[in-house]
Amino acid sequence: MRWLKLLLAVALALECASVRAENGSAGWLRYAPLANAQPYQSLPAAVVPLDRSPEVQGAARELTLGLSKMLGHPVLEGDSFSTMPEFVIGTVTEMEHRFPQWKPSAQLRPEGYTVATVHDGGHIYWVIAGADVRGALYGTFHLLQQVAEEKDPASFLTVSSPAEQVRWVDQWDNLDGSIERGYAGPSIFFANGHVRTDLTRAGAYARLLASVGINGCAVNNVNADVRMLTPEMIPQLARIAAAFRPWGVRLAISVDLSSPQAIGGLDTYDPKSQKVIAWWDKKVDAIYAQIPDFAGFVVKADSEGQPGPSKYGRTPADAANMLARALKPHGGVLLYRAFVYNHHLNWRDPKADRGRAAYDIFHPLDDKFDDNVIIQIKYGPIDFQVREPASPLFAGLRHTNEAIELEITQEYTGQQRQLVYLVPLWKHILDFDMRAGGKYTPVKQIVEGRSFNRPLGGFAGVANVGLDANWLGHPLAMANLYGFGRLAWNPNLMASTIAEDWTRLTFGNDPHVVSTIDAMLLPSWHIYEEYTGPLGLGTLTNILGSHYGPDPQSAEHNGWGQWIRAEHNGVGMDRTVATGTGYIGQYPPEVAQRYESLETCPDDLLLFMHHVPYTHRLHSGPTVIQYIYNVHYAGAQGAANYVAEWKSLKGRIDEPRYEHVLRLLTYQAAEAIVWRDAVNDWFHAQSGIADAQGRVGFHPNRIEAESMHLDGYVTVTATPWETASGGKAVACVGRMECSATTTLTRPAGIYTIGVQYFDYRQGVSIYTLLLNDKMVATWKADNTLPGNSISGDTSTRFTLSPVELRPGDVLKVVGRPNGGEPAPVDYVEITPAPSSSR
Ligand code: GCW
Repeated sequence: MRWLKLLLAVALALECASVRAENGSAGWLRYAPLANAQPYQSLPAAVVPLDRSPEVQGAARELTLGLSKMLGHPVLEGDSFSTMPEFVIGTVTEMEHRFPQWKPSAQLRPEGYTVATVHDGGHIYWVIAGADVRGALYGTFHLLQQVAEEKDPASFLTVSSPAEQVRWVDQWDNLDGSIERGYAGPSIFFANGHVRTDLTRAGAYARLLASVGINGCAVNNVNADVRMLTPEMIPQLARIAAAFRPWGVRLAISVDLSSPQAIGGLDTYDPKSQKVIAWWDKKVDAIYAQIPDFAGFVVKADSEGQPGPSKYGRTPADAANMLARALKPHGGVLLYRAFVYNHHLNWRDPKADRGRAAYDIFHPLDDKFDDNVIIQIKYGPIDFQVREPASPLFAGLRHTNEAIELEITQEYTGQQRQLVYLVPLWKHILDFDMRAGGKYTPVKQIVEGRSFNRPLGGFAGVANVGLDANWLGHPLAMANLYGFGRLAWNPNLMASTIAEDWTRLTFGNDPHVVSTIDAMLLPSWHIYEEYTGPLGLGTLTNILGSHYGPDPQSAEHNGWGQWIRAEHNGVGMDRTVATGTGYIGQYPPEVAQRYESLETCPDDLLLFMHHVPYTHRLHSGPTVIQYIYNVHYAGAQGAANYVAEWKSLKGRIDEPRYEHVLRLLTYQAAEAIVWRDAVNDWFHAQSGIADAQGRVGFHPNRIEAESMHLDGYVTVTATPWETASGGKAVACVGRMECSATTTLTRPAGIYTIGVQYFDYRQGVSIYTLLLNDKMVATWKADNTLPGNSISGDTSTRFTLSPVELRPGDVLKVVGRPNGGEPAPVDYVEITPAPSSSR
C-alpha cells in the first residue's frame, strides 16, 4: 500500500510538472493539471447531461475528462435524480424544466449559452444552458477554459451569444490528399481520390473548432474537384459529417459550377437552363438525404481559371441564386466568393486595377441575391497580403449578406515557418469604420448583418490544417486558428486578450511564459510587415510561384495585377480618383477623401493608394526610400530578438515544443535578413538613392563565397539576383565534394560564424566547417523549404557561436551535394559573439 501511494505520488508529481513532453496535438485543449487546484475544490464532482443529443453527451464527456485531468481527482457522470451538487448541461428549455425557479439572466441568441449557479434543495448546482444543444457545448468549453486559465470561479458565470451566425473554416484540401497552400502535411480528410477510412483526426479537428465556437467546415479546395458531387462521393462525405456532428460542426463543400456538364452528362452548365437547375436540385436533395444537417456550398467561379456564369453571359447572382434555391428548402446556405478578377490585365494600362474588381463586379448586383446567399469577401481587395485596406465591397453591398474571408494559413505571411500572429491584422480590418451612409459602420458590424440589417453574415477562415501532429506546423501558428474562432464569436475581443488566453491554454499559466510569449505574438505582424513589404506595398514575395521568399520584381510586367509600379523615380499604385485608377472612389465619401489626399492618407497604406517619388516625406518623418531601408533593418532585428526571448523559456515549457519553436525562430531570424537585404538591394538598384545610414549594400562582416578560394565550387547567379548577397553564390556541380576557403584577417576575439547557404526542398547536402583544417561543425541541409533553386525561398543559415578566432586562421566550408541539391553557399558572416554566449 505504501508503495502504491508512493508510486501514485510520483506519477502525480510527474503529471504536475509543466514540462511533460508534448507534440502539440492537444492544441489549446491540454487540460494540464493545475498548479493550484484549491480554488476549484468546491466545484461539483459530477456532471449530468439533460438530453441524449450527441452535442450534450459530448459536452458532458468533455467536462468530466477536462476537470478530472486539471483538478487531479475524478469527476464523473452523475444522474439526474441525485441531490448532490452537480454540473447540469442542457438547453435553456430543459434547464427551466429541471429547475422551475431558474431563468437565464439575459436573452440568448441561437447557439449562445449561459453558465450560472442554481440553489436547489440546499445544494448549489452549476448550470450550463445553451439556447440549443450547440450552445450547451460552447458553454462547457467556456467553463473548461476558465479553469485551465486558473480564473476565479466567480468569473465562470456568464451569458454569451455569438456575434456571427456563419463561423466557418475552409480547407483547401484536394482529393489526392494534397492541400493548396497547406503547410502542415497532407489532408486529414482525403487520400487517393477518396475520403480517408480513418477520420480520427477529422473528429479531433471538429473538437478543437467547437471549443472556440466554429460551427461549419468546408472541407475541400475552392478550386473544386468535380468528383466531389459524384454519387460515390456523397456517402463518403457523410462519414466526415458524422465525425463532425458530435461537435456541432456542420459539413460544407466547395463545388465546381460546371459539374452538371462535367459529371452530369448535360451539354451545358448555364445557370438559367432548366435542366441545369433540375440537376442541382436533385443533387442537393441527394446530399441532404444522407447528410441532413449539411451546411451548404462555397463557390469560386470565374476566378483564376475556374468555370463560371460569365461563359453564358450570366452574372454571379444568377449562379448563386440557382444554387441557393436548391439549398433553401433544406436550410442550407450558399457562400459565393467575391474573389473574382481578370488575371490577364494589361500592365501598360495605367487605369487597369485588380483592386477594383470585386466592387466593380458585385456592387451592381446588390439586391439581386437571394436571402440565403452570402458574399464571401477577402479582407482586402487583392489577396491576403501582409497589409491591405479593408475591401471597399464591405460598404458596397447593403442589400446582400456578407462574410469576411480571412487566411489562417500563412500563405503570404511566412507559411508557418515564421511567427506571425494575425489577430491584430484581422482586428485592424474588423474595427475599420467604413463610414457607410456617413455613420459608424465598422467591418465587424457589417458582416454581423447589423449595419445594414441583414438576416445572415459571418466569418470564413482558410485554415488548411494537415496531418502533422500539431495541426499547423508552427506551434505558435495555432494562436491564429484559436484567435479566428474567438473573433468570429466576438469580434470586439482585443488581440492581447486572445493572445493571453491562448498562451495560458497552450503553454500554462507561468507568468513569465505568458508575458514572454504574448510580447512575441503581439508585434509579430508588424515586424513581418517591416522586413517584407511596408507602406502598403504588399508582401513583395514571389507572386508567380511559392508566395514565400522575396521577389519584388515578380509583381510587375504581368497580368496578375499585384503591381507596385516601382521605377527609377518613384513607387506605388496611383489609385486616386483624380489621376489614378479610381479605386479610392469605391469607398464611402469620408474614407475616400482620407485616402485620396496625400495629406491624410495613412503612411501604412501610402503606396497602395499613391505613386510618389522615393524622396516623398512620410507623416512620420523619413523619406519613402529611407523608411523602406530603416524598417527592413528594424524588422530583421525584431525577428532576431525572438530567439533570445524564447530562450528565456528554457525549462519552463516542455522540451519538444521548446526545441521546435527555437529551431523555427532561429531560421526566421536568418530569413528576415535575407528579406531585408533582398528588398533593400532591389530598391537601392531601382532608385539609385543611398541609405543615409550607410547599411544597404555594405556588409563589412561578410566574406562572399564567390570571392573565396574555390575547389570544385563554381560561381552562379541567384534568381532573382537580390536573393543572394552580391547577386552571386557558389554551387558544387558534377563533383562529390567541393570547398571554399578563406584566410581570416579579423582581430583576435570571440566570434559568431554564420554560413549562409541554400537548402532546396530536394536533396540533403552535407556541409562541414573546418578551422585550420580541424572540423568545428557539420550539418545537413534537410529542411523542406519551398524551392529547388538558389533564391530567397531556400536561403538559410547555419550559425556557430562562440568561436575563438585569430588573424591568419583558415576557414573552409566543404559541401557534399545530394539528390540534385548542389550544396550551394552564399557567404560567411563573422560577427563579434554576444557577450551572453561567451
Ligand atoms: O491567394 C490565392 C492563392 C490560391 C487560391 C486563391 C483563392 C485556392 O494563391 O492558391 O486558390 O487565392 O483564394 O481562390
